[in-house]
Amino acid sequence: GLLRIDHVGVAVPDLDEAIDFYQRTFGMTCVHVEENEEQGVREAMMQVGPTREGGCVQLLAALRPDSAIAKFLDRSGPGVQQVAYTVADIDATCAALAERGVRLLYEAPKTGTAHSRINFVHPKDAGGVLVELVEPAKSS
Ligand code: MC0
Repeated sequence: GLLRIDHVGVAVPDLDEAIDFYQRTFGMTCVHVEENEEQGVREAMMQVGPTREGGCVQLLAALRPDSAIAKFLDRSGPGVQQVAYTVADIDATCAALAERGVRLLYEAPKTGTAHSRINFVHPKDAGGVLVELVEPAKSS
C-alpha cells in the first residue's frame, strides 16, 4: 500500500527560475536535479523542511514540446501537475489498484527520479488528479 506523500509535482516554465523562487520565498533546499529523457523532463527536488521527512516539492520543466509537462503547461499553465506517493512494492500496489478498476498508465514501471521505479494512475480515474506511485531505489 501507500506509505506517505513522496512529493507534489509542479509544472514550471523555467526550472532555474523556479528553484530560485522556492529557495528565496519558501526557504526550501534543492537536494537533487535530474534530466529524465524518457519522461521529457528536467526536474528539481525541493526539500521542504530540515530533513527528507518533511517531503518534497518536485519542480518539473519540459525538455521538448511534445512532452507531458509541455502539454500540461499549454493546457493549464503552471501549477500542480501530480501528487506522488511512496510505495514499498510498486508491482503489488499497481496490481491492487488495477483490480480496484483504475487505469495505470504503464504496463510495467518506468524509471523515475534517483533510480526509483514509477507508474501513474490516469487522472480521469482519480478524481482529476494525476497520481504517481514511487518505489525508491533500495539504498544499500
Ligand atoms: C491531463 N489531464 C490532467 C492532467 N493531464 N488532469 C489532471 N492532472 C494532470 N496532470 C486531463 C486533461 O485536462 C484532459 O481532461 C484529460 O486529462 C486528457 O487526457 P488524455 O488525452 O488521455 O491525455 P494527455 O495527452 O493530456 O496526457 C495526460 C497523461 C500524461 C496523464 C496521460 O500527462 C502522462 O502520460 N503523464 C504521465 C507522465 C508524466 O506526467 N511525466 C512527467 C512527470 P479533459 O476533461 O479536458 O478531457 S515525470 C516524473 O514525475 C518523474 C521524473 C518522477 O517523479 O520521478
